Amino acid sequence: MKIGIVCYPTFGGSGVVATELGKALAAKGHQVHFITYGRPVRLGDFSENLHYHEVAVSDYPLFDYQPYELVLSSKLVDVAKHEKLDLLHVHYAIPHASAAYMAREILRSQGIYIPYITTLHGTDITLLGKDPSFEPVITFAINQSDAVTAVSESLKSDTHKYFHINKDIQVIPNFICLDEYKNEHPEQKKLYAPYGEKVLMHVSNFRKVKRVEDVLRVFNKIRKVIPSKLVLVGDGPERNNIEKLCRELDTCGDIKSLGKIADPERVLPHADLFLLTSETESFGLAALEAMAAGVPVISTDSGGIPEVNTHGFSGYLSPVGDVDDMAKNAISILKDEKTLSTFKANALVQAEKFSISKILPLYERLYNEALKSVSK
Ligand code: GMT
Repeated sequence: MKIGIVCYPTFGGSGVVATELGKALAAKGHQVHFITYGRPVRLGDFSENLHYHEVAVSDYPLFDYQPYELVLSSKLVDVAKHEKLDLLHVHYAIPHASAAYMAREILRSQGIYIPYITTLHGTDITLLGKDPSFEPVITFAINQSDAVTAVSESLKSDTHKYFHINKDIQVIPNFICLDEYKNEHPEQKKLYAPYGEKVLMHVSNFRKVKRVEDVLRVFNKIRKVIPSKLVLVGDGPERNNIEKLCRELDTCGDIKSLGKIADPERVLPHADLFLLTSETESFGLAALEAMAAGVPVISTDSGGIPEVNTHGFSGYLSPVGDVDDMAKNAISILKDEKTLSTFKANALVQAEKFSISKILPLYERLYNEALKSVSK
């Protein structure tokens, strides 16, 4: 199959999922064309089946805002025609679903039909999409899609709650390539915990929705009971607030910030516990990545997180903002080596449920169904 993938090329979960999906499809022999404004950060080395088409928006002084969506639509038409694509798979509805709709209709007017599949990832529905400034376009572009997927049951139900959707939404959960999360350099843990302290880790884009301040508050409670260090991976708008809070709590000496990292699989295996304190999370890919590295997860119970992290097995769930409960749960896992190693083993078992080998065929089947309905 020749598949065009549209995504954000950045560190966000939707871009990571789209990139890993494209790489896995290419490894199975499909021709995969990424169409986006930058090279996806997780793309790694190119292979003969992977292609990248840059969407370049010219900086016309006439515009206060550059019309990215129109340029993307034109690029989709161009790539679809010249590479003879079979279908488009767009990740994150805004503005990719409406750009794909426009491209499909332009192509249709030229006698070519290329279906588009929209995968909903989270904030495109729960935060941005439902805003009246986006809602009518998003509803239309989802309903017009040839197929729609959501990354969790929770996101599917939120989509029906916020939009009038007359299309079936198939839940295809996010996935993980387990082999990439092997702990190849255990000695490197000393970089974070020189005296054998426990290592807590948080990975995110440091937006408000992640409640990174709660990560610090939970950590502050844990370190009073168990010698431990906190490693922060990622960066974003909340960083200054985090730095301020770490000074207020006098925890900076025990916190290491690594910034944005393209390959979190290198650092995650050094963690003993992963903290995910989000206000809302459609899935929580970062938690799944941690579990793939054998790291139990202390998380909130919002959105789709309970579909990923099983309470009392791969970690624990707490109400949003309940830092006391999260700290108590963390300490109960870290308190002795036997409990910790049981939870670590369970985390890996949990991650195996989301192995790419189980999820990839679901996407391939969906593509085949979309193509079959075109040929009818
Ligand atoms: O919130 C992020 O970290 C970025 C965002 C995105 O679209 O890039 O993540 C969303 O999609 C991920 C991949 O499907 C999910 O794992 C995240 O839970 C989801 N984020 C939210 O719902 C807040």
